Amino acid sequence: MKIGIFGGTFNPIHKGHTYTAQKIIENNLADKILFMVTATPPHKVYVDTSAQHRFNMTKTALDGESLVACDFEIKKGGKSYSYETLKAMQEKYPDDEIFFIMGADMFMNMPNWYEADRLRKEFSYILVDRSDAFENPVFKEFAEKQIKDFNMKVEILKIKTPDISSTEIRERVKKGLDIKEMTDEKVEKYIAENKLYRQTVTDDIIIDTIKSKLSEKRLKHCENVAKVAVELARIYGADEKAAYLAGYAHDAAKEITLEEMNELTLHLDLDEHIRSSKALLHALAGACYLKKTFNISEEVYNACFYHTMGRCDMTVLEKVVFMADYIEPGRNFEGIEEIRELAYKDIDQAIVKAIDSTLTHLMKTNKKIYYKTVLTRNFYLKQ
Ligand code: DGI
Ligand code: FE
Ligand code: FE
Repeated sequence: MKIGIFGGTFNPIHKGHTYTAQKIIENNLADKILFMVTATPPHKVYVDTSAQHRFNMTKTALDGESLVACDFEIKKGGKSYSYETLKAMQEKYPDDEIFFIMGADMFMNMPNWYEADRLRKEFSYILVDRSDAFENPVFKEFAEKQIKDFNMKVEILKIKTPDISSTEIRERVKKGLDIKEMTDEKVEKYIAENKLYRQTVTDDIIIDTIKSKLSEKRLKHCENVAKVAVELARIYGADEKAAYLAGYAHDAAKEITLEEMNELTLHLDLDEHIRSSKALLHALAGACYLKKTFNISEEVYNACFYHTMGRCDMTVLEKVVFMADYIEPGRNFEGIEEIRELAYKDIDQAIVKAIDSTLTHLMKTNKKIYYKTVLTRNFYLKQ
């Protein structure tokens, strides 16, 4: 028997998924398809639907004979690598041929996967081409070379799938709209009964999570920054709620390792200076962590992202958080009183003074100065 493995978060499963699977069966590319529901990754605790709910919905949408929901990765927990899952399925079904089902975009990424060589040599593939990928010469050349180099067995299924996404389903449910056309009736019922996709992440939840991650000392600093940020927001006209959240959250990544900071910011194009400096990178990593875990707003993201080196033409919220970080009552260094007073009168000039003081400190302690900090200073310097 040919068994196809169809991996996904299925949050929730929809007609695009089931249509693809049915076409695979109809075309005799597989006799049975296992919908491998991924476990919930350790981050995203608050925004993700539990793995059990995702599995239950997947199960209820499938016939259980040719299309079957599989909770192997959920039971295993943690991060699952495709290679390990496929290996386990091969052991479970030793007399059957295991096919990994993937989209064309994933096929391009395979060289970066865990155990990429073995993965490509040891298993068979069903490549679902939804967007005429093979008409793109770059893709075609890459795919043909990969198939040849690794002697891969690849079946290609060219189909047009219904244009449905799980994200859209979740958004519709949140707005109270029906999702009849998009997924199985039983899934819609399950979502309603279990009140899925209706909860939003509140600022309180974000702050509580941050509280559990920071040391007492750092937390006190963040509390102070939040309070001062609200005062400044009131004076200069920024959203006070956003100022409080950004103030609390700005140093969310302050106490993780440099490796972890780099991991969180992998998708950003950063130079070696930033990548090797915890003092600089923690701000960017914190913003990325908050975005990934809680999907915070763009404004709060930027206020956290730029809190250490600032940038030219900052938003009011960015300035407020930048200065609150600098003048909060726990800060105690030479010249702080003057800068504190200035922050309430002329925030732009306070930014210049704050940066001057940081640069002086960096020079005295023989540390490198990052050019973007200088650009921020120059921008706000009155000539
Ligand atoms: O995270 P906090 O300690 O609350 O404050 P912060 O985010 O403003 O970080 C301050 C640290 O960042 C301090 O050690 C000085 C450092 N820093 C600021 N600008 C630069 C810088 N470090 C380097 N190497 N270059 C800079 O331009
Ligand atoms: Fe910081
Ligand atoms: Fe700080």
